Amino acid sequence: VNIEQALRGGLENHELFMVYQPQISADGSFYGVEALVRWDSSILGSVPPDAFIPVAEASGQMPILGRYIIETTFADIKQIRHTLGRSFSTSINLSARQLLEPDFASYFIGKMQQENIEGRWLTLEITESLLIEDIPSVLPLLHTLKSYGVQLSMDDFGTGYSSLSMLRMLPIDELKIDKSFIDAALTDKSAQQMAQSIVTIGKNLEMDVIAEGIETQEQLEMLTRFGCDRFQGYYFARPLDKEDLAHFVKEKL
Ligand code: G
Ligand code: G
Ligand code: MN
Ligand code: NA
Repeated sequence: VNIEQALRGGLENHELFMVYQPQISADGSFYGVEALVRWDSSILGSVPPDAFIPVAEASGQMPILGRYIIETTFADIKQIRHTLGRSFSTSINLSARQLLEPDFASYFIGKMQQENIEGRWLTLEITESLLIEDIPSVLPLLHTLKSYGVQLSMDDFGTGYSSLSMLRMLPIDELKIDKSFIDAALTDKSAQQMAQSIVTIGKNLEMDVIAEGIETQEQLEMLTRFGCDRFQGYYFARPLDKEDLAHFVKEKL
């Protein structure tokens, strides 16, 4: 059985679930989470998203998978919000394909309203795999989402060739410095300078900047010095299931 077939069954049998990686503000407080999908397949075992998301896109399953991710995340965050007694930011990764679905904005806003989640608590992470040619067709959709308070984040920033032109054209609120720069920042002068330059670009454009893949205190100190607004990485926490996330936040408060 290949991934494409197993995924059809896996979606029907609810084998996919979400984990939540904490994001920490520069003052050390809990800011929110990034939602990350996981799949424990009854046939293939654990399959990483890097392996099945491209297959979902190529096989036409992304609309269903994308809605499954959004609806599971909304149900989970309502539950966690109830446990914690407070709202918090949740970032959801979008594949470029999802933004090209003609009814995506009305679907997403409809779900927000149905589930009673305000847009200001939601961030959509988009990547540079969104082609420059597609931008004119997604701009109205992005502005509609923004009019409901939804935040937009440019994920993996600095890795694609089109970064700067996309930044200029899209209504982005947050830049996410790609992990590869953070990995190399302590040992490689140019990676360090790139990370610092990305923070400067973000600040100059009045965007928030988040560093992902923070694994050590040294990385945290360097990125703090550069002026990052938020951090995410194993140094703080791995992606957690919803029960462990609630425990993590309670400890922090
Ligand atoms: O969580 P992990 O490091 O295994 O993620 C690997 C890749 O899969 C990353 O590029 C991440 O952005 C992507 N990914 C994880 N969860 C989701 C999701 O819910 N939707 C989309 N589109 N991509 C995801
Ligand atoms: O492409 P995207 O940024 O959405 O992918 C996030 C991925 O990075 C997730 O799969 C998550 O598991 C992984 N990740 C998050 N923090 C760390 C970290 O500190 N170290 C490593 N190696 N991976 C991380
Ligand atoms: Mn991401
Ligand atoms: Na990323």
